[in-house]
Amino acid sequence: MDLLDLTQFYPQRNTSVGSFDIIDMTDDEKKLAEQYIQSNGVHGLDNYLSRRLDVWKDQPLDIAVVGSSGVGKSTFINTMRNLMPEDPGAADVGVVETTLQPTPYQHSEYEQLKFWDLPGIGTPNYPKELYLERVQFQKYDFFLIISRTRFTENDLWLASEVKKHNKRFIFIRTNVDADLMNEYNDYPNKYNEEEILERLRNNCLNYVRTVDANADVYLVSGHLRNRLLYDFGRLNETIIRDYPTLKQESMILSMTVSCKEVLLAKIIQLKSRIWLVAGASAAVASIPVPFLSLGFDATIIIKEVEFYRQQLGLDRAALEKLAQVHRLSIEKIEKELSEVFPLQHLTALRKFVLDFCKKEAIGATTEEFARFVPYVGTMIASGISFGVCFLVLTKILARMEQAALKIIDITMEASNMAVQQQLKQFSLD
Ligand SMILES: Nc1nc2c(ncn2[C@@H]2O[C@H](COP(=O)(O)OP(=O)(O)OP(=O)(O)O)[C@@H](O)[C@H]2O)c(=O)[nH]1
Ligand SMILES: [Mg+2]
Repeated sequence: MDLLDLTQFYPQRNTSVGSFDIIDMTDDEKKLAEQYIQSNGVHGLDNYLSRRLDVWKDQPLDIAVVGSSGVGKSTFINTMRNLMPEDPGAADVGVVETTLQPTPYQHSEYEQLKFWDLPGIGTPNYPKELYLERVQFQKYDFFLIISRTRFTENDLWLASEVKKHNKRFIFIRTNVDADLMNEYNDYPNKYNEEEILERLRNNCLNYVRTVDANADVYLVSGHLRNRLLYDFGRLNETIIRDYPTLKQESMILSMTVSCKEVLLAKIIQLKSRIWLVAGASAAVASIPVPFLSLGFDATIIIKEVEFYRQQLGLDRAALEKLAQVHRLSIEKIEKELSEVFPLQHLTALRKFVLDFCKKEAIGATTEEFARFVPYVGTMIASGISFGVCFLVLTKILARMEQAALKIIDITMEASNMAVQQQLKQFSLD
């Protein structure tokens, strides 16, 4: 198989660019780019566009995690940070040590994303009447309210206060893995996971709907190895959907790909950056020596593809971590990836991208692309770079999406198998 020939992965399409799924720049962004060109000329456009690509890193993302003592806050926070309790920097779990003040935990890869472990409502320094003020609730974009049994009066009170102040909240019911196991122990013959989850859900909804008729509840197991099970994906989807609009892009790019829902959001976000990257690549004035044979500067393309690899969890470290969490061998992952995006290409990505660019550069024409982003066609000399960049990124991203989906499928299978084994073990004990 010629791995550089990605066309085999696409349904037969008309070869014209118009048939690709192109996400054009928004009107506002077009206006901004035009304004920039009018006042500065094309000079520095690459820097301008590159800066735009990094804007998401400057948004602080603060998520509050609240709930009574021992409900699983720290465990959940670690999982959202892609950490297991033994990993360096993980929050301590299982220790009965009440949080005395709001404590931030940064995401392991994206430092702007912080989960705040908040003190319990009604603890000595945080009486109910002063709670919101003392925890400085205004600074949080979102409140995750956690329970492992029934939501308490304080949980409901907090939700209603948060709502009054036009902030978002989500009710999360952890520990469902243990609940299911107990049910299995009690009623092995009539065990039905769906039915039990439905019962748990309705039970919680009866409470939380007293605060908000539309409130939902998400049933999860807080442990990292279970994040593909139960409502974890739906929960992530809701966090993304309901995140304050201006910060949504940043939130999407700051999450670990833990489930298909996050993966999909990332793919859409990454696709929408392609015109920016292509524009920046085309605006580069001179070609550095290593890229002379290509006819354009591929630095920015390589950087973006490396960004895809990291965003989609396809770098070596992320894959090794996944293998460890789900007790899979790296060889299994390697085998599964071999038909989609072989690990050796993911590792030697720079070479792969360059070879790919070379292939795409042959026969590329500029005119087709000019019609999508008119300013590129008219203002920038290196239209060829725009076109090649656009195609290369579109195709590589599609292939990486397939690879990431494959990884999710095998980890999902491993998670389900682990649950089955646990149940079996339980019935033998
Ligand atoms: N089976 C199961 N155990 C859980 C889950 N979430 C947490 N635990 C366990 O419950 C215990 C307490 O979890 P923590 O995450 O420390 O709870 P916490 O809310 O941070 O506790 P405090 O900080 O003391 O208020 C730990 O032993 C966890 O491993 C879950 O979803 N399923
Ligand atoms: Mg804790």
